Amino acid sequence: MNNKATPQHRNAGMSKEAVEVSLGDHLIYTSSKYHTDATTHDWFQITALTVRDRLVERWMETMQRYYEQDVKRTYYLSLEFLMGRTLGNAMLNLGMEEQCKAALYELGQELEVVAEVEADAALGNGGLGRLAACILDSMATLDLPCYGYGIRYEYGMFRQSIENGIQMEHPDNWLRYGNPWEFPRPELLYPVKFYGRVVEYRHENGLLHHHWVDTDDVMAMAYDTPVPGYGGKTVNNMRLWAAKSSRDFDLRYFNQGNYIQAVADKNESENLSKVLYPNDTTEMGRELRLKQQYFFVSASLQDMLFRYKKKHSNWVQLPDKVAVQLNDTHPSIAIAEMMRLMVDVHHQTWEEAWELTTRIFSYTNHTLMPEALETWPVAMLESVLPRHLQIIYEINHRFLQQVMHQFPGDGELLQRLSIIDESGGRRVRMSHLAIIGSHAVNGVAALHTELIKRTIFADFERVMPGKIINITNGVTPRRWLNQANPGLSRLITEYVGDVWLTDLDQLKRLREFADNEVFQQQFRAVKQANKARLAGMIRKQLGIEIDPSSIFDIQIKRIHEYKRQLLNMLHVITLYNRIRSGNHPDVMPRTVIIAGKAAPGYTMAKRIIRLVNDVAEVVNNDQLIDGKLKLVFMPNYDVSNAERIVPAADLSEQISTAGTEASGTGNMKLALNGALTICTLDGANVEMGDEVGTENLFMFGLSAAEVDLLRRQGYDPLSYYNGNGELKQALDMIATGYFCPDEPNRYQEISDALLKNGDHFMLLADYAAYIACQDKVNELYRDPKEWTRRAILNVAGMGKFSCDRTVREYAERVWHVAPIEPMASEST
Ligand code: 4GP
Repeated sequence: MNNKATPQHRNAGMSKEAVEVSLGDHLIYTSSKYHTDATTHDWFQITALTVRDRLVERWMETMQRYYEQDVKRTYYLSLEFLMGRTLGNAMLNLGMEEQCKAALYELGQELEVVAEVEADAALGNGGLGRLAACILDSMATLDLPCYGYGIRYEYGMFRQSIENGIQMEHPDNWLRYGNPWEFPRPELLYPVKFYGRVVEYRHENGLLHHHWVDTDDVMAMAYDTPVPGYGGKTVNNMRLWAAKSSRDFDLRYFNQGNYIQAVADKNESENLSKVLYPNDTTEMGRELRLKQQYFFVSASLQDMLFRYKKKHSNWVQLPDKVAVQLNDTHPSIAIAEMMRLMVDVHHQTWEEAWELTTRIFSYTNHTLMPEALETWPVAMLESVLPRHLQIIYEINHRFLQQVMHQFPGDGELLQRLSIIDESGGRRVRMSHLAIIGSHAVNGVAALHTELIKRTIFADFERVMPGKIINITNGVTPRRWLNQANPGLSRLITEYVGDVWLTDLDQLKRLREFADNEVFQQQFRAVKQANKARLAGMIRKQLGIEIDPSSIFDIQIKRIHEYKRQLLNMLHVITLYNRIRSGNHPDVMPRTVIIAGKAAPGYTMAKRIIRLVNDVAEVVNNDQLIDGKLKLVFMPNYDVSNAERIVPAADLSEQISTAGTEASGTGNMKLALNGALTICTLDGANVEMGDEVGTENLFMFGLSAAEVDLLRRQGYDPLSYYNGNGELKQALDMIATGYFCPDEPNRYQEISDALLKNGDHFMLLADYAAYIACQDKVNELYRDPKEWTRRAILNVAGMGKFSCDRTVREYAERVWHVAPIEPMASEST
């Protein structure tokens, strides 16, 4: 058979005519519809498939290139990939947007309308999941061989609606119309074992062997999605696993003649990949979550080793061919699994296996929140993964022995470093496993890395100095500037060329136009158009009229106490009181927009959402303030909504308590789109200040060190409350039901959290500084030239925050991988 039929043979042309032919073909042969019957969904499918055809050729080429050259690949293991929509990004990366638009137009369709019906792939909660998506984009753009491995959740992040001010959660049935981007691989199946018991026996060579037997097995089936880089030269693979019942498992029941039970159990094992867990809750300890983690880790490792084995007859070169990045601790059971595979299945010695494992793995920490540091009850691990628990004990034992030699006599140090937390119910600390089993550990912003070294991982920093490094996050300029903000992209390109798309540092050339009046005007016009578009959306969706010339003051992110949406509300209420009093004629019109989801089990976060909505109801309907202040809660924040909101922002709120936000990436997206940032000295805000100059940011509040000191000295929120009339007034209004007269106690617990229960995130301590800083924002907004100048300088200073830079650092410092470019003849 001639297997040269693909992929060198490019059949799918890129001209408008060729695209039109493809669209017509898919209309008939894929949708089986006449032109007149096709729905918008059909048109979306047809367009997606037309683009996909072009992607597939490059994808196959890329895979073949990697295989032939036996390259080192990075495997990015992540329980979350917050991809958003694909069509726009794929067209952009292949350079075929214009052709698609024109071809659809010929067929009576508008690309914008068609693209709007694509469902977001919302397989993530927030920053960590979106970072994973940005990293895949940059890996492909930089021609770095990479596989994303995760779970194909049937239901992604819940859809949020607001009813009577309250967050309601609905299932996100994103696959309802099918997913044109994925390729099911029913032939690519791996068994994943659970439960059972371990049998030991002595081999004739004297070594002890372990067999994990009597297990319940689930099959992992692969779904592949192409991930194109900008320019379309390299198209990497994202492989997501879906749970399928194992045939063996069914058979037991079939033999007993219990057909119905067999089918019921089949469904149960398939539940494994049904739904993404929302985070920020205290529900840790759920067995299903642990099973999800092991499920995708086990399948991914089997898959990587299978690929390696095709080219190699022993394991010596494994670390030269494989790098595995653990995106937070969620996949960290991979370390024990790799040891199991090497020792139990492939009969390597413990020492050989450990050497391979630690050279392959690296781990990224994304949060300092103690409740997010995963631990599993020993008893649960023992039941679900009995062999892994044994392996973890052995890893721990050897590690602690080593530490004992290094630091003799320090029993407490051993306790603190142990993978097993013995205090209050024995639990396995997954971050300790991840650190011990990795050759590199990284934080995601300079401050964050310093803090993990000094606090949660201080003991590790002491016993393995140098292992913890910093790699500051970034965002992809393709999606977050070019795609989200075509107006600004065009303008930038007009002045400095389009190299910024792959070399974001080039934006610094905009500095010379910061004072240029013509450029300023054009820059403002773009922002104005984006704001008008968002105002239109808000009018249509929520029936709220907002003034496009007001300050668009935006806070978009997960709702969490540490992110301090409540502090924002205290400012809104203060502004409201000032305007109402009539004593502040100089307040500029402002529209405060908040969006974000609260984890379903996080009562306080949900209460904050309700408060925002209640305050909005009062403020937006108060004739006395004459529309000078509007407050909008936009429901269902997701990637696609972010793409519409971000380009319209004047002011970006990054106001977490210093020392709590690991990095933030929304801060980068908003500044890249010309928003000025009001922020604390937290996460990557600090580095943004270094890049654009702190004089071009609105920084306020306690530093991380000051927060720490104040806490240790004894923080008294009441003293701030009693000492600041405006603060007291705002808090009293919340506490006494001003915004909810029908149920005056509704926000008692919010007020108690701040005044009686210690105000853990120190809103009151930062309130005065925040208000004073907001006054400066107000002042500057009166001066459009100066505002615009600073906004331009912000855009110009964002070069560092391209995820391309981030990925280069991982490639050089952690993964040791190099770009694999296509042959000259292929890249045409
Ligand atoms: C987030 C952090 O909260 C955020 O600061 C950071 O920018 C992002 O990860 C990417 O590193 N963490 C999560 C999480 O989303 O689930 O822990």
